[in-house]
Amino acid sequence: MPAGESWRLFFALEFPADIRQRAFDLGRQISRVLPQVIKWVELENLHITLKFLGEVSAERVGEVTQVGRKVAEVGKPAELVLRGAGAFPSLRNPRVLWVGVSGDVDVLGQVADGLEELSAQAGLAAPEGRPFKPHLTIGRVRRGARIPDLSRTFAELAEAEVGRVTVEEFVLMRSHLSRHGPTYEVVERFVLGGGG
Ligand code: 2AM
Repeated sequence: MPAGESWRLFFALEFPADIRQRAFDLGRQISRVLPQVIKWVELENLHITLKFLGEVSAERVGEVTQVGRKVAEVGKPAELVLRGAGAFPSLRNPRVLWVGVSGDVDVLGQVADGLEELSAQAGLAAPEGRPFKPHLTIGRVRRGARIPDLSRTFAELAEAEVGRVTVEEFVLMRSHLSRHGPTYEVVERFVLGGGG
């Protein structure tokens, strides 16, 4: 490994192809009213971020996987419902478009908080300093683009059900950035409740 190499890392949930397809299709419904201003997440890249670490020295990746293992051991599987479209920071000023998450969000929050806490303790990533809000990002408004108020379109999609899934594992993902967008590579999988 070259000296000084760093990896762009985050912990995430992956989803089966049918769920990703339905989340993607929800984006397509929105793109009818918003043609050019949104960069849609590629179908294979759709995920929920639990904890974004950013650039980590390649020599410390073992410490990151240790964090994942410890959190997975005490974590529990979560039943999630993916439904409805929303935006951060708001529908009137949308930058990040997402599908909402309900169900066992508390269980998921414990996993996210654990990752946050142990990553901070190990000096791997600073805490976000804001509460974990699970969301499945489906698109991002291009920088500098002005887009219309999405309140009406999104109100129509508020109840659109994308799917239900029992999450039994999370992954450590490495992001490779390029001109064509990111590609993600699973570094390690962590089974929730792996400690028995
Ligand atoms: P988002 O979906 O809410 O945009 C990979 O970049 C993942 O890490 C994305 O899903 C993104 O979340 C998340 N992430 C969180 N903080 C980030 C940051 N500061 N820079 C880039 N991605 C971040």
